[in-house]
Amino acid sequence: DTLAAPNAYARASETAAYVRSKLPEALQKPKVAIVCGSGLGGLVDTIDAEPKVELAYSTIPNFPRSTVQGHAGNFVFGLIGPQKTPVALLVGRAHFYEGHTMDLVTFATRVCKLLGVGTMIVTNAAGGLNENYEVGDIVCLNDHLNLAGLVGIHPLRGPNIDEFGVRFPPLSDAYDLDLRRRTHKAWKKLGLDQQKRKLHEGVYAFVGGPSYETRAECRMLRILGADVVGMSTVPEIIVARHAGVRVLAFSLVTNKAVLDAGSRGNDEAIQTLSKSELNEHLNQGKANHQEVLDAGREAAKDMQALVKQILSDLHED
Ligand code: R1P
Ligand code: CYT
Repeated sequence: DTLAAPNAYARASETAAYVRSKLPEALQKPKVAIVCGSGLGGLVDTIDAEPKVELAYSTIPNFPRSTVQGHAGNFVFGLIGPQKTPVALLVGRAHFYEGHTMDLVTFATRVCKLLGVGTMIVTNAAGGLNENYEVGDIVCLNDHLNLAGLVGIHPLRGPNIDEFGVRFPPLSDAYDLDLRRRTHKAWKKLGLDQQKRKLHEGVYAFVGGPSYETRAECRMLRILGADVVGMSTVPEIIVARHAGVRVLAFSLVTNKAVLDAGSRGNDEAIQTLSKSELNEHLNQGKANHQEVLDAGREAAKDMQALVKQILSDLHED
């Protein structure tokens, strides 16, 4: 069932109180939360060695377990940068395809809100649909297509939780323009624009997974206006916006999703395909999770630098 549990506010409050009880004074009010996508757990290295508290999801009341490889399942608290900004990192996220309800997929977001988080940086690994994107590029999201949500599989379905936000929240401003502006400035300031990795702005299409997108689905999503596709992020962003949390989101392009139909489209031509052509077709654009994790490890370093720079820029205001 996709219905939000009626006691979500009480459960999130209970969890926030538990988490707070495990933290020293300096870490009790994180300003920023960072959600680490597949293979992007290295973002945890942005925080200073001490003080640092790591809570395994399995020990936190009401928290969903992380079952996906590359998602460690730790809620980590620490300080970032010279200004010592208190942050909370979700190293590992719950996905809808794991069998969690939408309520559980977005539970950690609500706990962050109750801990006092005002800004959430959400990252993910995604397939690149835009033909100008290369593997390893970073996309700063400026909008999304919530395919599941349009037909009612939505984290806000069910009685509205007034303590968090309104019944009908707008999403036209979901991807904070000021934070995006700071991102592009930070990218330039770090000299990352001189590297082979590019920073784009684009639209994320949320699909249910866990099978990767087919060729026809890639073409459909592209026609609909998506630049990247993945199986996360959008539910978290909606729940964050519902609760008035500012959002910045990044996709790491882990593979180029194939738009080409891949067959010659008529019987005559298919009959004449050679063995090597058949093999080429078999392997072209076939996504796999190892490739997703590998792309993440490299890019996490640049993402770390970017996040640190954005945070110190925010502090200067
Ligand atoms: C597939 O390789 C996994 O990578 C992405 C997809 O959503 C899927 O879970 O993970 P994140 O979105 O959590 O980065
Ligand atoms: N799809 C993809 N995640 C996805 O959902 N091609 C890469 C990563």
